[in-house]
Amino acid sequence: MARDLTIAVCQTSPIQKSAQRAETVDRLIALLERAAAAGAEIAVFPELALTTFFPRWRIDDQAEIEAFFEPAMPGPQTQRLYDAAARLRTGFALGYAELARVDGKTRRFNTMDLVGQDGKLVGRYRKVHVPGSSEPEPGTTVHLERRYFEPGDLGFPVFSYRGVRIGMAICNDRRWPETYRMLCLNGAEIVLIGYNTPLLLDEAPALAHLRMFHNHLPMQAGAYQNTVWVAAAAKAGIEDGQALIGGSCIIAPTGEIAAQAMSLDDELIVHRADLDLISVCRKVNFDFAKYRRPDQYRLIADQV
Ligand code: CDV
Repeated sequence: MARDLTIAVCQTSPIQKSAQRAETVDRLIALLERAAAAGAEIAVFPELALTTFFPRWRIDDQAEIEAFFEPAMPGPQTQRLYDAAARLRTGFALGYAELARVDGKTRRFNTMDLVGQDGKLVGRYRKVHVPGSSEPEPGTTVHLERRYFEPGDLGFPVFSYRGVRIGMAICNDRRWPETYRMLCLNGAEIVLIGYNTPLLLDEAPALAHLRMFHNHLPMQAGAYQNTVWVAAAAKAGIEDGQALIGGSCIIAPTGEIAAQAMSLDDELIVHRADLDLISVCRKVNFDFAKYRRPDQYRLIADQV
């Protein structure tokens, strides 16, 4: 029997610092309702989808920092989104700033949760490749993720969602081959990604014209080389003075872009992902069991 999953990518336009959480959650619910009406069985939202991309600032006031974080998911402000998932029978992956309390210690992660068609948590991913610095660095665009988040400690888990194996990745993770390879080795059929990517980087003005190419290139390569579907949701447009690229997309295991957002607005793209295409592509080039040679993938001591 043919296997498929209809995926909606929910790109959002900016979520300004001045936006109230309730207002933002309303926007996400509206997108989820549109996704369900379009026949989607799962939706993916951007990285840090509940707030502005606050690591663009050095913030010292602890209360101001805490206000960007979620101490519980769902919480009083986000419960409505989970209820909407259950009502619509459409789950979602949502990026947010996680405040975790572990053994009496406070820990902060850049996190994405996978929520099921019953509105309950299916699984959690914490961003592994945390970019930027902890202090502003002269000559570079301020990007202080390493001030606010520690690197994820959950590896690259894969979860069963309606019988389909789904993994997640967050923004900078999408540029790293290890992300897709680990998710693929863990059995992923679909990788859901959220991102906030500035259009311009002070440290590399000469590469400005390549921003969208360098957005799609690793995701297309990751999908192709690991025979997975990739669905990636951007935050797009001018957010608190910083331009973010859009380019949200759904990529097939062939490496082809099956659907792509055309605006910098709240925009939905939907595609029915044919999961049988995975085994077709695997047979052509990437039958791991047959051709992969982990015994040869080693560092050679006198060459390093
Ligand atoms: N939020 C991100 O992870 N942004 C990174 C860069 C721009 C620091 C990215 O890869 O888009």
